[in-house]
Amino acid sequence: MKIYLDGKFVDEADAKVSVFDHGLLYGDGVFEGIRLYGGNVFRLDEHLERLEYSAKAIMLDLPLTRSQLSEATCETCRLNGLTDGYIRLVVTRGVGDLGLAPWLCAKPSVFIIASKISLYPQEHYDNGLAIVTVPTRRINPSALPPTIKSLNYLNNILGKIEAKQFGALEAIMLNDQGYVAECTADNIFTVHKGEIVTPAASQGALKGITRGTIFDIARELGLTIREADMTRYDVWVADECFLTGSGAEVIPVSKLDGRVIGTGKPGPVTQKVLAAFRRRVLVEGTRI
Ligand code: PXG
Repeated sequence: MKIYLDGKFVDEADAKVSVFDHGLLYGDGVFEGIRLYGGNVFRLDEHLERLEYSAKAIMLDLPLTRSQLSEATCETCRLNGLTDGYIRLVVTRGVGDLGLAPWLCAKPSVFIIASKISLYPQEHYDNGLAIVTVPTRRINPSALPPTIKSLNYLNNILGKIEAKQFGALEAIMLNDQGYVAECTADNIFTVHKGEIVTPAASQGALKGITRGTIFDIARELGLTIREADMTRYDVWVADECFLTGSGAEVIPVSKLDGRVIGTGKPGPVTQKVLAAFRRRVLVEGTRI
């Protein structure tokens, strides 16, 4: 496997970063998780825009322009002979000393990995995923805005560990006010009386690229969609619930904390949205 690392394509074994890189020492950096479908990078421009916003929010100057990042991403896919896969684009603060000071880091480091993706097992797309609510709350936006896709994922990782301890693959994380924010690596949607609802980013959700695609699909299909505060009660009484993410795509939820949601099977709106999503990823995107 060839990895893009600071302007060069190197073998996996040579793709090494320093132990003094602040991405490692402090989680000081930003990243994107992007999908490649049939030789098209899905919504690459939107991912790069989000990366630029994440970098701006942490006052990190990206060393590459949008078109340079785009070209490096596509070339990494081409060099690895991929037509379908998962791309991880990471920008770290770079090598510094043992203090926090990011201004002592010489220059940001950029690396891009293009590889295969492991999705949730197919049975969950067919029958729905049983999720739980975890005790760890989503980080308060005034402490670290969850809209920044930063290398600080410990909040989500604690949620993921708790989900596993409760026997679930994914979990709802509430915000510090008790509203549903999102899941550990996915956004959440309910369908109630024909209306699709998702928490606003201000409730502690990442502005997911897949989430944005669902808004476009809803418009295309003539379905009502809106952002609203969401409680666990709203999920309990919803007709349908589904999660979205670059890794998960669109995955139906069958249960929350052991309670059956709707009929307990993927609902008609979820199925329509999932089918429209699968059509879209094949035609949309940047040709590598
Ligand atoms: N919320 C969080 C906290 C995420 O990390 C999403 C929502 C969905 O956003 P996108 O832009 O992907 O629709 C994410 C994304 C993985 C993996 O390897 C995780 C994500 C994306 C791709 C792969 O677990 N998280």
